[in-house]
Amino acid sequence: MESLSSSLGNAIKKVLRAPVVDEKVVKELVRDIQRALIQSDVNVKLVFELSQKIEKRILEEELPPGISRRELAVKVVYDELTSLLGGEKPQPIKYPKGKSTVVLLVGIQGSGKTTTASKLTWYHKKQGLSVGVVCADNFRAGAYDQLLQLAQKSGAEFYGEKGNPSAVEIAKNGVQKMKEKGVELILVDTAGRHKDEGDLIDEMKEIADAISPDEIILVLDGTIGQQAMQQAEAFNRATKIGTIFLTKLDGSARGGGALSAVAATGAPIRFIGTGEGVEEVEVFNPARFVGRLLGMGDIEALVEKVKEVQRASSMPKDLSAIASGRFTLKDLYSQMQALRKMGPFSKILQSIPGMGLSLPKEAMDLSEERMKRWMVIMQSMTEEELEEPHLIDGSRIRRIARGSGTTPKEIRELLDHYKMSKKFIKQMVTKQKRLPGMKGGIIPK
Ligand SMILES: Nc1nc2c(ncn2[C@@H]2O[C@H](COP(=O)(O)OP(=O)(O)OP(=O)(O)O)[C@@H](O)[C@H]2O)c(=O)[nH]1
Ligand SMILES: [Mg+2]
Repeated sequence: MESLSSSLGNAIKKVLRAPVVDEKVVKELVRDIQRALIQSDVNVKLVFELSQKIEKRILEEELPPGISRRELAVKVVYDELTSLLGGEKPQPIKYPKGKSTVVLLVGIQGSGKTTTASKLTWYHKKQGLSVGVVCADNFRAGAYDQLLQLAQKSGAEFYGEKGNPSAVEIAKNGVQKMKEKGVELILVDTAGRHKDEGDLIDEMKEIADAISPDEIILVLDGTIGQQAMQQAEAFNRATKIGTIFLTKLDGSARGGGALSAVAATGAPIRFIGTGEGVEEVEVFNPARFVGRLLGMGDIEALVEKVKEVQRASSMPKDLSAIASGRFTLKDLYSQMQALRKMGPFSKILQSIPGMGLSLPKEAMDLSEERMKRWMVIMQSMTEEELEEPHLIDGSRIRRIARGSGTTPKEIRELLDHYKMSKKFIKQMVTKQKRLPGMKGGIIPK
């Protein structure tokens, strides 16, 4: 079956390639996302809520100047998935100094628990904590020696008992010993395999009851995809999962299954493992992860652009391009947007001394309603058309009219208005340039 990342990636690609992004394309995007998430076993209710929100935002949010519906769509999908995974900012864990924190590591065989114990040791020692590991895996021969070796490598205290048949007892004794020594972070490594899965889950529950850990970390193999949900749910039923450590995210793995695990447990991902070495651990960054999931190459620049514009539109626009005589439909769009924020057009003009007189009559007639429709028209144009309006010929006009639900006549009116504004601005610039001391344009640099 198609992986989550490729199906989400394809949904995004479809939007990026669509000739116009209208309601139909948006609805199809939302359906594609729903299908992708449901196929990955993400909870149906959650999928529904998420996709509703995505659709509503894409269709109803006001477009920042120069941003197309297409770009907004991709940004919204990115935003919502990121916030599902914990938001834009990574949230590292800091355990307290001067007291013992007990952390239990659970997960199925080979998910990376023992390796993760040494990674967490390395990470938290760097934060200035003393760390100890307890080997509560007495099922797999070799587990003891593996952890002992890793403990030596990463500088952790070690506790284990060879020959004790009760993992619960070993865990209890180990935690006790470490506490007596004043170890600040106590990591309990457990078995990943048993006679059957039921036994394994029971043992985790017993260990958790015996040592009352402050946090239970589910160690999840980032490459498993579909099964992540079941695993996460099984462990979560037995012992409440606090956070998730996602392993093996080095190489090409994109870790789509993690979404389902997060959805199943409600537990956030805190760290990822990116290799076999003890230092190969990173604080989980939801934004970067979603970028990777969606195919960063396609969306990185785009998301950055939307962010940039959102930042810029809250600042006074740099008018130097306009001042030099270059005035595109994009500029017209942001002018209109700024005007709409200020209130009725005629009022504004009246409040600018001399302005009412110098503007052509048509500009004065620009009503609120008309401006709104023109903005809708401009939203249906491509980047190229906004930058190079002279390219807009008859066939493009027909396409834009269809895309925006307007008429070719209205589009011609908009283009006439644009030409007139451009001419007007050019005249103003030339006039200003002739004044002494104002070389370079109307706006002081
Ligand atoms: N590439 C890569 N390999 C990893 C990562 N984490 C763990 N591994 C490898 O995965 C394999 C299993 O890791 P372990 O730490 O032994 O897994 P475990 O969960 O303790 O396994 P059991 O004790 O059998 O339940 C080892 O070969 C590790 O080197 C990672 O982030 N990246
Ligand atoms: Mg192990």
